[in-house]
Formats: sequence, structure tokens, C-alpha cells
Amino acid sequence: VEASIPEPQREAWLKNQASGFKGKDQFEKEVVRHVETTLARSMFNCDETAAYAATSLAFRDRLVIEWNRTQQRQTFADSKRVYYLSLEFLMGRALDNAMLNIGEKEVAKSGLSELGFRVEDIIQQEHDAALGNGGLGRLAACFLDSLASLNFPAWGYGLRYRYGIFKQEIIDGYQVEVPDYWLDFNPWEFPRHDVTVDIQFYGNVNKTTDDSGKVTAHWEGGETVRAVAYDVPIPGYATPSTNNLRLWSSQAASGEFDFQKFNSGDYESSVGDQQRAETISAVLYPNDNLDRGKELRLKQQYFWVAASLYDIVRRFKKSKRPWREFPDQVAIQLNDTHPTLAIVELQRILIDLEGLDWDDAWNIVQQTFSYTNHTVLPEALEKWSVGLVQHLLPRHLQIIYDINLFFLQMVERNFPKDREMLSRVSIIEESQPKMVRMAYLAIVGSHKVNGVAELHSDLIRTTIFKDFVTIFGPDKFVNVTNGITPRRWLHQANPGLSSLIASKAGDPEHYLKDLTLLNKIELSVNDPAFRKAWAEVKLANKQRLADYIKSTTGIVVSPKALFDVQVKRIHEYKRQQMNIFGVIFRYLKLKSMSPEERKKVLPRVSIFGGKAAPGYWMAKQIIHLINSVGSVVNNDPDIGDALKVIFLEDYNVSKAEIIIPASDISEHISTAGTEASGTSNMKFVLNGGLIIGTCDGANIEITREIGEENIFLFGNLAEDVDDLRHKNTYGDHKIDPSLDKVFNVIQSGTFGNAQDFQGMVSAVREHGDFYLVSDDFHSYLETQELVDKSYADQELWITKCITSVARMGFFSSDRCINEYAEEIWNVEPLQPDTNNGVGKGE
Ligand code: 475
Repeated sequence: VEASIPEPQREAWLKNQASGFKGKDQFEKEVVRHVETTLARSMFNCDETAAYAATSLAFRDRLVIEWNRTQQRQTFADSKRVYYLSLEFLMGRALDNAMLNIGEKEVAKSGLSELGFRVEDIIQQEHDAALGNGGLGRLAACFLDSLASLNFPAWGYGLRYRYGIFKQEIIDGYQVEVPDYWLDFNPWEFPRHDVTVDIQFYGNVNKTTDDSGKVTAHWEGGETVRAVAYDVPIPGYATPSTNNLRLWSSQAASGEFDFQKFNSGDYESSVGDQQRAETISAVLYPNDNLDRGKELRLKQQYFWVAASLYDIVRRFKKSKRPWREFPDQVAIQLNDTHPTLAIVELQRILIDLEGLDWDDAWNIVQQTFSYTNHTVLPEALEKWSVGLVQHLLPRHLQIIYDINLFFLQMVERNFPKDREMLSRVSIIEESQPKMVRMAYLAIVGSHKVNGVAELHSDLIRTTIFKDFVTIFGPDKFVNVTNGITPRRWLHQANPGLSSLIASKAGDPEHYLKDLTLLNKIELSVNDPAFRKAWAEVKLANKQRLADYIKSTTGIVVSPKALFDVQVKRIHEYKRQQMNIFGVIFRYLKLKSMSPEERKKVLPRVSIFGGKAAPGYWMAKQIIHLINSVGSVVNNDPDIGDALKVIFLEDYNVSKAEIIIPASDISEHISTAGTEASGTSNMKFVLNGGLIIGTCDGANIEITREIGEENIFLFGNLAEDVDDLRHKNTYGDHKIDPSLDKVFNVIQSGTFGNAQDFQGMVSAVREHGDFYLVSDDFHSYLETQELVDKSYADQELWITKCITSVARMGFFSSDRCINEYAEEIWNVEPLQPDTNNGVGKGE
């Protein structure tokens, strides 16, 4: 049945178009209406939770109207769309962002105040949407913000996990994981019970031959799980464009439960079927930069990829265009290898269901997909055992083998002399058991492959994907340096700094859309009033964090101290262990001083935050050591304010918004060549903090932009890492004397049972120091001393900070998205004012 309203009746619809609130009075009216009718409460029982709900619903109404218009406009224009496939979207809170992007935060502030609430308190009622682990997931969220803000027709596709990343509690110094059930009340999602796709698993493949001799494969049997769409509106900043994030939820395909089983008394197993189906989208895997090869994870991947492709293909088919035009209409970006099965699934749809020839289909596939690599760590590169793929997705395995066969035949033709090349580049690793190398499949099925910072892109070209550069030529491999959205990471997180910048760089609506305009503040670097105001903003942000630290840990820190921050996932390659060893060294030095000497030192607060994957034993040991050092140092009467060690529990997006603006120095100290880019490094500098870091990831581009006089770089270079590792393992491995001292103190039991920290110590002393903690330790300590000295000269310090912020324009995710659009997707924005016959008043 046709769902659209016939012409004669449309006038009534247009006359009654929803509009959402305009101005403060209507905002208040809408909030009260939602409290009284949607929530069925009243002014006599409206707490902050209810006020949050009603405010969100009022804003949601506004959002939905523009969202519908944007979708109509995009459908009508029928231009090329981008589909960003990511298993993770680390969105954080939505209300503040909606207020800001719509441009009605002031209205909300005064309206809520008249109704008896403070807007900041209301914003804080919201639970973070934490559907991601770390950098990769947050990057996807920043990209959605930029795509909408730049008016690109773009959809995100992901999974609607019932449980996001676990909540972290620190109990007796140990990490404890608590489930994150976040869907209790989520006004930002719209269930689309009419948008469903039945997804097949297991079964077997039969081939039939028609009269012309053409063979067709049929994937039959197995089990089916239903994917249900949940849509989340993504508002652009200072534009009506509002894009869609579609998250799939899994359900039993057969309805509520199996009545036959139920009636025959087998109640438990009928419910069991339903629960098994729901398990697919139940929980986000909590590993960052690690692949664990679990069957359920592969099920998640195929479930999400198959539902998304069905949706994309359904939309394309409505246009009645020939298949060869598919890549003119559709660009699909693979966020790491997690969605690589999409390549195989599209090929399957085209050859098995749509009847295209292999070559025609494969051309379409390659032109459609592109792949972003986020890591060179071998333990993070995805591989699936052939047996598991065969069992779960028998037809896909056949297609993977065919893709590999044709690819290897091409390689053999072009490089007949290099026999070993074939086994090196084969998508199938001939190991025991055989494995499918997902990165290789992603490369072969894409037209572009990108790294996320220059060094990282160079490394993938010269190391892990070297042979593929030889085979496909250098143009297939490009760099797109990561970026961050300045809306959330400057304006929203640091309103004080944003308005100070506005006093020099002009209207936020301009510089938040063209971040290079930040360079205007450099003209005021010597303006005393500006500098004074700058220092006041930083102090206020530090006070805000000090208050937060007091309220969550009970520890009092002075906002006058140097705040030294390392917040990110806990990982050996990120080297939080080096940081805490450095803190211990500082503690020992303070202990050796006289009280008079100690009074002269610059006080420092070392702040840590980050989650360890639940199964990552060494990362948990690092957390335990940080907390143990904290309880010794913070309670040592000799030390007082000279040093405090803080571990902030449950680091997430909304906490980052408080922590980042308050840092003086932040640590980005990965072993050179291991951190693909890093994005928090950009956030810290943009917020007027300096960096101590290694020559790794985007630290290198940050240095180039802001000048090497404004960053504290140290440590060995990526090009020397292999040799150093070799020496540490096979040569005479002498560990740094300062580090040795630190180890001896740990082993003497100063921070509790030495046995608890033995793993961290012996990794360096006895197991080859793979992350080069000892090799870099001396340089690290020296550079930390330089940080202290530099901070003592506040005038010079402030100059460095202002200059750095002024030069950070490059790191906007808007720049980054424009590069993807031009170099990889070949898509154009769709301006909201080019009405295309739909939208307002049509
Ligand atoms: C890099 N996550 C950062 C960031 O490009 C970089 C891997 C496997 C399974 C689950 N999660 C992952 C990552 O690999 C990841 O987050 N990578 C990060 O991507 C954005 O800035 O350097 O480590």
C-alpha cells in the first residue's frame, strides 16, 4: 500500500506542519508540556531527571523536523552518499551538543532558569552513549559531526549495543568492571520497527546450472536473526542539515517466542531462542587495539554489515539506475577491518542475487569501498580462522577463496619472478589453522587505503602493506591525518576559552567552521589583557577539575600546581608504566630533599585515567601500581602539595570534557611507531595545554604546525626501534640507572606487595623491554625537568600556549572530512539552501 498522502490532502498537512519551539517562551511551554503529558508528571514532582527528559524532548522535536527535511532533500537530490561503517561510535552526551549545534543554548539556559533549573545540572543528567573503546570510536563520532556540519549526505551504520563499554570502578586500587546499561531512557533514538532485515547464518551452499550453462550459488538453511533499525539524528553545527546514524539491534526472527515450544511446556527453550538472537547486539567487545577472534564477534560483524548493505542496496534500487552506477551513488568507508565482510557481501549480492558477472561485480565493489587502517600492532590485525568462517558463512568463504584466486593470478602474471610474493600476500594465511587476513581482503576490495597520520601512513606503506604498494602502485595508499570536532572539543568543553578566542577571532559561528581563523589570536600574543584573561580561563578550568577531584576522590589538589595529565586506554605501548615510574622517581627525589628545598619545588599533580581491557593482565597491573603509588604519596606528610597522584575512575567522553581543558601538560608518550595518530593530543593543545611526547603519530604534525619550541619531544625515533629491540633481546641489556633505582624501591615493598608489580618490572628487566621504557627513560626524565623549568617562567609558558592554539586549525575534523570527500569518496556537499524543490513550504 502506498504510504504517501495523495495531493488533495497534502494541503492540510502543510498547514499543520510541526515546527518545534522558537524562542524562550515557546521553549518553556514545550518543556512543561513534555513534563505534564509525555512524562505524566507535574511541577510538584519534576526533579532534574524529569527536567532533563523534557528538555531533551523539546530539543529532539526541533532536531527531528530538520532531520526529516534533510533526508527528503537528500532523497530528492539523489546525489552520492557516504556510508561510514563503524562497529564503534563513542558519542558521549547529546543534549549539550544539540543545543550548541542548533544554536539555542542561551534560550535553554534562560528558559530552564525561569523554570527553576540550571542548564549545566540538566546537561549532566544524561548518561554517556559509550558505544566504543577509545580513539577509533571517538573518531567516528567526530566524523559524524563534521559530515553533518559540512552538509555532506552521509549515514553512519553501527550496532545498537545494549551494553556499551563497561563502567570502571577502582576498589582497593584495582579495576572492577560494572556493566553499562544505558538504554533505560534514551530520547535520542527512534526505533524503526518497520525497517527490519532478516540475516542468515550457517546453512550450506548448493549450485544450480541453467540452460545456458551459467552456474548460480544458493545459500540455504541455517538460522535467521532479525535486524531492527534504530535511528539517531546527528545535527550539524550552524546548519539545518541533520544526518542519520542507523544502529541495528538483533531480535529473534520468528516473533516473540516459539509458541509451539511454549504450548508444549518447553517455555525455557522458547525464551532461549529469543535470548540467543538478542545476544548478538548485547555487548560491545571491550578490547582496544586487540583482536581476540571470538565467534560472537564475527556474528556481530556479519549481522551489522549484512543489514547495512541490504539497506544501502534497497535505497539504490529505488533509483532504478543500472548497477554500474552504484559507485557514483554510494561510497562506503570501512572503519578498520571490522566491516570487511561488506566487501564479500556486496560481491555475493551482485553475483548470486542480481546475476552480474564476477568481473563487473568486482569492479563495482572495488570502486565502492575504501578502508582506513588504525593500527600497525600485529596483535590488533584481524584474522578469522577459515573453519569458523566456513561454518558461519559458507558462501562467503567460497567468495573469499575466489577473490583470493583471481588476485593471486593477477600477482603471478605481473610478478612472475617473485614466487614468495604469493604466499606473503595471500588473503589466506597457510597456517595451522588457516586464517583469513582481513586487512589484505580490505585492501584488495577497496580503491583507497588510508593511514591516520603521516608517520603511520608511511609505516603501512613500507612495512605491513609493502607488497600491496608494489602490486597496486603507490596511489592506492594515502594519508588522511585525523582531526577532532572543535564544536565539542573547544566550544562545548571550554566555553571560557572559546569566548576569549571569539573576542579576537570573531564570531564562533565562523571560526568553529573554519578553524584556521584561530591564527588571528596570535596577533594578541603580547596583549597583556588577553594574556591575563587567558591565564584566568586556565585557572578556572583547573579549579573546576580540582573540585571534581575533591568530590570523587576526596583528595585536595591546588589549582596552582602544574597539572600533568595522561588519559587514554591503558596499554603497554602507550606507556603509562613509564609515566608512573617517572612519578616514583620524582617522589624519591622529593624525599631526599630537605624541607626547605622541598618548599622551593614546583608542585605537580599527576593525573591518570583510562580503562584496561578486562582480560589485559599487565594493563590492570599498571592501574594497580598507579593507585598504590597514589595512596603512599598522597598520604606522605613530607610531601604535602609538592606531589599528588590522582587516578580518575571511569574515564569517558563527558569526563574528558572536564579534564582536557584543565591540563598544563599532557603525556603522549607511546613507543615511536606504535600510536597510529592519537587524537587527544590535538584536543589538549587546542585547549591551551602543552604536550610532552614522543616522535609518534600526529605528534609529528602537531610539532610541524605549532613549532618545535612549543612542544616537549623526547625519546628514540621509530626508525631505531627495531635495532634497539634486537639489542635488548640479544645484546647486553643494561637498564637505565634511574629506572633501576625505581625498580628497587618497588621491589622493597614501598608501594605494597612487590609481587603485585613483578610483571611490569620483569617486562623491562628480563623480557627484552619491548616497549623501550628503559631506553627512553633518561630522555623522559630530562624532558620532565625541562617542563618544570619552563613552567616556572609563566610568561614564556603562556606565550607557548597561545601560539600553539593559534596554529591548531589544521586539526579540525572538518579539514579531515573534506580530504576524504575529495581524495577518496568523490562526494559533494548538498547545501540546505539549494532547496531542490523540497523542504520548507513545499
Ligand atoms: C589508534 N581500536 C589511535 C585512533 O584513528 C588513533 C582495534 C581493534 C579492535 C577494537 N578496537 C580497536 C583501535 O585500533 C584504535 O582505537 N586505534 C586508534 O585509532 C583513530 O588515533 O592512534 O590507536
